[in-house]
Formats: sequence, structure tokens, C-alpha cells
Amino acid sequence: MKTRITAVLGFFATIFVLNAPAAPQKPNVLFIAIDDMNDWIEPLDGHPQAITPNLNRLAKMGMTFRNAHTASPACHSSRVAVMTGVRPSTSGITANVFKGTGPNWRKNPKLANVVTLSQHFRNHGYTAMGGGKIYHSLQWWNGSENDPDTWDSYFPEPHKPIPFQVRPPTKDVQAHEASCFGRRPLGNHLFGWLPVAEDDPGMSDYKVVEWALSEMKKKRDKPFFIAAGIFRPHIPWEVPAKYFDMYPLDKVQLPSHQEDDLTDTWDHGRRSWHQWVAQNDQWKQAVRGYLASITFADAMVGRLLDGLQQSGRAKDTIIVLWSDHGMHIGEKENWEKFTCWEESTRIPMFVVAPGITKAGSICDRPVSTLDIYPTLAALANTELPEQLEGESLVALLKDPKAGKRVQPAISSYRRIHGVRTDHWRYVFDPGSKIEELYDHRKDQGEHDNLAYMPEHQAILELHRSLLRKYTPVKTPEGKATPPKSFERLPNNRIRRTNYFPMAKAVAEAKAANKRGEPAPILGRKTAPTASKKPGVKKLAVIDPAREGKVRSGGNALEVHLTFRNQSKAKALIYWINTSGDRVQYNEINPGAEVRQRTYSGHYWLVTDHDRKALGIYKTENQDGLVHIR
Ligand SMILES: [Ca+2]
Ligand SMILES: [Ca+2]
Repeated sequence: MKTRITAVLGFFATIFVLNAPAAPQKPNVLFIAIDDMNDWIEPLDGHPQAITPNLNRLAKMGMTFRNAHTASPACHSSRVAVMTGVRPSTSGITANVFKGTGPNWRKNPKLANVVTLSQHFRNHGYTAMGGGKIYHSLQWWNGSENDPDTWDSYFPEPHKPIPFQVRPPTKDVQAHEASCFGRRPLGNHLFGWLPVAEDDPGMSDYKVVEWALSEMKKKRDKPFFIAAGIFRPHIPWEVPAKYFDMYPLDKVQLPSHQEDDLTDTWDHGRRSWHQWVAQNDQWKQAVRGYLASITFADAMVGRLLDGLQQSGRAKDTIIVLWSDHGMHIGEKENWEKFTCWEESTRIPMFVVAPGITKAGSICDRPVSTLDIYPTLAALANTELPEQLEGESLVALLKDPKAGKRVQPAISSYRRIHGVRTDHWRYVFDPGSKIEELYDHRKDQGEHDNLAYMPEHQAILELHRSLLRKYTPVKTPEGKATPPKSFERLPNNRIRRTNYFPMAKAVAEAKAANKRGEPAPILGRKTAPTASKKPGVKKLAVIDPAREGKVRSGGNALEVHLTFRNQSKAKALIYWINTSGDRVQYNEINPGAEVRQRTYSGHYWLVTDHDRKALGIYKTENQDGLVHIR
């Protein structure tokens, strides 16, 4: 009898092995980081018009996390959290930085000696290669927070991780500028949405994908960890015209939003961005640019998936795709991220783990980007480093419903925090002391703040205690009381007493512009503190060795600079930003001239074609002329 049972079990065991290939012991890892991609993609259904066939394909290959959130809604802090596995509220790295080159986050005592994700794989017999934006960098910033010592190789350069990206034709930029009034956020059209005169191969992200594909194909003795960073759909929303053509402007739908949504919330301090968009009737254009950029990024993901398939390594390669945070496209009168609401925190996150995940599976538990490191370390059968504060998702990958999940998804940005559980979001700002509570079963847009309703006090207490458990934050306790500048309404909602409606701000700005006056921002006058002198002044050259010591500032007076290239070689023009860094702007051919809108007190740098500085120029309260010789 015993023999017979063994024989039967042996038979079934054989069938099992034949049908379900075991998970590889040392799987390769393809780690795809997308910048600023929110939940508008088809698998997350955040916008009815987004076209993302390749993310759909990825969703069918493995698991989609539909309730995934960033640990911190800013590029730098999000990426440091993913790569170190340390919670932003533990390290204190909860915002962006824009200067210096090299891993400045290593100066943080909590992170000085941590083993990063790529180092962990190298320590366990892998070759770890990176390309594009993995740590913080920007298309227009000549530096990065990358740590070169943690990779075997980096494309194109460890301190300049984003390859050159062409901008839209100057005439298109100037025409768009001329059609708008008021001060465009960021300047230099970086908050912009025009097509580039290139097809895919002319794009920076295409080059990063080309590099990743070449590494996948190489014959190697060790398994690989390939990290490929795609920069779009980060601003500026500048991609080939064919992606804009997929979204005819007259059909573009605005995201679902509510007027005066901010009356019962924290103030994100970025409403002036929305006013500029609204007063210039640019909301639909911006939505179109973001959708076009999402579809472009999706095409890049498609090329990575195709390449992996063609390399023959798909069956022993884990794919993880994540975005560093979400994106507001005008919801709550905000643009970009930097909030702890769903728009900023919810992200695309997918895992394909051969032999572990089921094709087309879905997980609705709240998970965090902090979980990526422990998950990959576990899938590669390595011990989890001590510093990790996230949770391995392997149990959920095997069974998204029964798999154990302990932590909520917590997001921290500067001093504010968001806690996401299965159906609720809690937001707390220790500065203003405001609390917010939203019920996602009824209110996916997070419009109705329930935190001050006695009937939700128990849920509020639960979320306060979760925030206290996982972060050093001291939350209020006991009955929720409306903070300063808020009143309690009879229905136990709260309302800001000093609220300035956006519709009023836009109407006042439009009227001022019609009268030829500077547009007020949210009712506040923004007139320059100086007046412009007539005529044009030839600007004196400042020693280029002063680069790094000068920063743009000034009095908000708009002036124009004319750059005249009288040399025999091409010259490059950079704006020196308020941190003192170069911001790539224009190229001028020999004999040509470029006219540039700027402000008094701003610095401009001219270089030769090898980016060697030739001269620095400071604008005054007058239009200026720069001769390049
Ligand atoms: Ca980002
Ligand atoms: Ca609201």
C-alpha cells in the first residue's frame, strides 16, 4: 500500500513539475523606472482616453498592483527610498534637491553606509547596470544624485544619466509664449506641451532603451540586474507629433475634478500654476501633452518587452515596473506632485515573476514603492538587508487575496503625510494641524473631507495610530477640532474662512491683462518692483570662472536679450537658474541671432559647442544685447 501511495504521489509531482516551471533560483531582473507617470494608464483606468497597449500587455504577463503608492511624492526622495528601502520619514529625505553632483543623500547618517538595491544584487553574484534616470536628475540639470560606485556600468554617464533631449522648434515655443500672458511657471517652457520635430529614435528615452536592449542580448556568465529609467511623461511634455495626433484637441477630456475642492483641505501652495493654465485656457492642451507623453513612454516599455522576449531570457527574468509618484493635472488646482493625495501618490506598479505570478493577476491591497527592494531580494532568494522598512510582496504575488499584508502605504512629502489603507486615505499636516479623511468606496476623487465627523472618529483614530506606528510623527489625539482659519459647518465638515476662489482669480487676471496691466495672482498684485529703461544695452562679459557663484534673482521686470553670434562656430546658450545651475536653452549658428525673453537680474551663460564656458551676462532693467565673438 505504502509503495502504491508513493508511486501515485510521484506521478502527480511529475505532472506538477511539467506544468508549472519552478521559479528560477537566480532570476535576471529588468527594473523599469518611469518618471511622473500617474494612474491614467489603461490598466489603472484613471483617464478614459489614455492609450497604453504595452502596459496592458505587461499587465497580462503578471500582477498589476491597483492600489500602489509612492513612499514620497517627489523624484529625489521617492528614488532614494526605492533604492535604499529606507522610509523617507526615517531618513528625513522627503523632498527634491536640484544642485550638486554625486550621491549627496549619502551624507545622511541613516543612509551613509546602506547597501542599495543594485549593490545588493552585485553582492549576490549579479552584474548590475543602470541607464537613464534612476536616482534624481533632470533633462535640464547637468548633474544627478546617482551613486556611481553602486553599479558595474552606467549609461550614458553616471553623473549625466539622461541623454541629450531635443526641444521643440524655437518658432513654435515663441508662438506659444506670445499666445499666453502672465508669468509661466518655471520659465523656459519647461512647463510646456509642444511636439518635437523628431521621431522616436531622436528621443533621449529611445537611446536608454537601445542601451538596455543591447545589455539584455549579451552573453554573460552572471545573471543581470538592468535598471532602465524612462524620463517621460515628466515635464516638458515634448514628444514626437504622432503621439499628439492620437489625441485630437477638441476631443480631449479634462480629468474629473471639483471646483473649490480646497475649501476643506491643506493648501499645497501651488495654485498659481493652475491660475496661469486657466487664465490662458491651456488645461486641455496640457492634458493632451501629458497623454501624448504617457503613450510615448508606453511605446518605450513595449520596446523593452519585445527586446526581452527576443533575447530568449523572458522565462528567467523578473520584470518590475514602477513610477516614482503620480501627477496632478489640475485636480485640486495643482500641477505635478508634491501632495499626499491620491493624484500624487498612486502609481503604476507591475511585477512579472516567472513561476510565481499568474498571468493577468490583480492585487488591490495597499502597497508601497518601499516594498520593491524586499520583494526583489526575496524573489532572488537572498537575505533581506537590515535597513529595509518595506514588506516583501511575495505572498501577495502568489495569492493577491489570501497573501499577508501588514503595513498601510504611507507617503511623506516634507512635513505632510498620507496613509492609504484598503478603502481610506488619511492626510495630516503637522504644521497647520489639519487632518483629512476620505472614503474611497464613495469618493475616489477625495473631495469630501470626513475627518471632523463624529461618526468617523474610530476610523480617524485607526489611521492616526498607523501613522504614529510607522513614522515619528505626532498626530492629534481625541476629538478632531478644526484648525486655525477653518470653521466647523453644521454637517460636521470644515470650511476655510480665508478661501480665495480660483474662478475669481482667473477673471481678475483676464481683466487686468485686457487693461494692459500685470496679472494679479490669486488676487495679489505682481507688478515688478522696478520700471524698464528705454533702449538696448550691450551687456559686459563676466568672467566665466564665476559660474557656480552667480544665481538668477531680481525684481520680476520682464526684459529681452538678443544673442548675436558673430563667431565662426556654433554657440550654446544656458540660463543660470536660481540655484546657480546651467539650464540648457538654445543653439545659435554662426551669423545667427536669437531673441530671448527673461527678467532683470537673471544670468545667462554662453558656451562653445563642447559646453566650455565663454562668458556670463547679467540682465539689467533694460533690453540687452550679447555679442558672441
Ligand atoms: Ca518624478
Ligand atoms: Ca474638498
